[in-house]
Formats: sequence, structure tokens, C-alpha cells
Amino acid sequence: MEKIQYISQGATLLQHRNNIIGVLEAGGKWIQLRCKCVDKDELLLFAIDIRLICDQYDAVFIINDYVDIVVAADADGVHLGLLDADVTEARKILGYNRIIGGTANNIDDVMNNIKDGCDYIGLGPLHYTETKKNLSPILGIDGVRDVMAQLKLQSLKKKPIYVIGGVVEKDIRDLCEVGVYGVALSSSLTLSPESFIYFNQLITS
Ligand code: TZP
Ligand code: MG
Repeated sequence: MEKIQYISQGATLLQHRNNIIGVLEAGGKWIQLRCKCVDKDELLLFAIDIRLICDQYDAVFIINDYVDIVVAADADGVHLGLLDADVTEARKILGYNRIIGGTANNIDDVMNNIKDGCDYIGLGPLHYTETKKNLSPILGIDGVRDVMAQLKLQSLKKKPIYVIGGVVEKDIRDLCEVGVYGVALSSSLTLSPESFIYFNQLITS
């Protein structure tokens, strides 16, 4: 699995599209379409467009929230937040050839996601961020370390943990040290898609 996920951002679909292409051009190989700015019908048409673009760059394409749009747009998977559809229900619809990611804010969320059969977990927020409304409690690096330490004590199947929420370049070393698998970035790559290469170097070294 890729180590860096880009969470799309933009006030309009055009901005989402341009931002996604910017990250793909910089080498990004994992795009999550997270768009709250249009209704579902529009989002489906847009997702079909982004599917084709991701194919051109050989990138994984995940859609936030909507299992039905994943099927209709032939995306690679879905990311489900804490208040979204059930992971087990999503699995019944998507089967095992599609990816299901789940959000976690604490060790219980992580364990539930693993037991429910998530393919990866987005753990956060690491820092305060304007990108998400109704932010869960901020973990900081100490909170992430704590979750990772507790997870080690569980005899559960290992799943990749991606840290999310205000992640910037200088976080990467600490995050690697506490044993996370990867990061999910939105603002950092939206503001500076070309920084993908530095994030990638840091996280794979
Ligand atoms: N879930 C927790 S924080 C967050 C999401 C979708 C936003 C991440 O965006 P940014 O801009 O990297 O803080
Ligand atoms: Mg959601």
C-alpha cells in the first residue's frame, strides 16, 4: 500500500480536479476524493471523471463517504468516517476486491475497525486543522504514540495506520518513530503539491 494518501480539497469541483492533478503530476499514487461541496448526483459524475484521471496516472482512487458512488464510478474503495456507513455493511456491498478505510480517534476505534475488517485506518487528528468540521479531540504525537503502544499489546491482525490532521513535513520523522505506516495529507499537498517528493523521501527513508 502507498504511504501517502492525498485527501482532495477545494471550494469547487474544478479546484478539486486541479488539486488532484497537481498531486498526481508530483508523483502521488493515492487519491481520496473528499468533497462536501456538491450533491450526490454531481459527485457521481465528477467521480467518473476522477476515476479516468487516476487511471492515467496509475493511482488508487478512493471516495469518502459513499459506498454506492464507489460502485457506480468503479472506484478502488471507500473511506468511512466514524459517523458513516458500517464497515461490515460496506464490505457486503464492495466485496474483498475493493479497499475500505476507516477513521479512528482512539484505540477503541482502531480495534473496532480492525475487527470489522478495514483495510487501513486513518488515525487523527494529529493537530488542529481547518479542513474538517466537527474535529475529534486532537491527539498530538503523544496521543498517537499511546494508541500505537496500546495496539502493540493487542493480538490483532496488523493493519496500516495512516495519521491524518494538520500533518506537515516536520511531523514525519516522529510519526515514523512511533511506528505509523503512512500519512493522509490534505492542506500540505494542496498548498504545495511539489512537496509530495519530500514527504515521500522522508517517509520511505
Ligand atoms: N479527518 C481528520 S483530520 C482531516 C480529516 C479528513 C483533515 C485533514 O486535512 P489537513 O488539511 O491535512 O489537516
Ligand atoms: Mg465521512
